[in-house]
Amino acid sequence: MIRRSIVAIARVAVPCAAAVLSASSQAGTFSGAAVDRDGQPLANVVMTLKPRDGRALPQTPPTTAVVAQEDLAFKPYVTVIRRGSSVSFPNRDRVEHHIKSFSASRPFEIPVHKPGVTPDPIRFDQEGAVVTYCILHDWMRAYIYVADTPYFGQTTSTGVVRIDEVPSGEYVVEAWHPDLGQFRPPLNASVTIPAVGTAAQINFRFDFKPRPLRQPRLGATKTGAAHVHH
Ligand SMILES: [Cu+2]
Repeated sequence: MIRRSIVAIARVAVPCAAAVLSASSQAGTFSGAAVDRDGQPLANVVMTLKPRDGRALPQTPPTTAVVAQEDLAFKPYVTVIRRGSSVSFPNRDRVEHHIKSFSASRPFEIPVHKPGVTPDPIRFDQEGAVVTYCILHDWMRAYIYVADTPYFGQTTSTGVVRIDEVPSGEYVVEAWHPDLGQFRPPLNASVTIPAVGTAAQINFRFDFKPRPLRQPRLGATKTGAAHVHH
């Protein structure tokens, strides 16, 4: 009997605690979805939220994201970080790579580095998309999206993204995908984040089909796509 009553209390207490926490911090959840031209869920869409009134955003400690070179590809394909954060590019292949960005907002180069090596991280201080190539394997590319806000996320294969702990208020949400290319701006919409719970889902429809990711060439894969095993 005693055990049963404890379970019953726990079941009630957990949702209550969560609700009180959200209410006291006046923060809700953003929910976004993206589809392509044909209405199919679109992955790799970065969504960012900025307050409509332009108020100052809270500081967050810089982070270091990881974009590995693995199986002759950059993984992941798209990464979103806050401005001032860094990305580390470990080489987990059995071959050398040579990384270069020609993007105006953050040109950089990591010269040829050997299997198993993790070069010094690259810091990104300017908002916008940076495309990263490998000079030795021309199909390899990764996108770093540098957001000037702590409120961001990216869609998974379901085309959906949630961003938790967003202070309540009016926001502009921007939705960016690599296939917008260099010159087309992100899509945008307005959203109201509630003090508690999840905002009404914001839906974006892009006017293209995503380009298939370029695959490693067969000859190259035979020369050593396998991971370095430690
Ligand atoms: Cu390479």
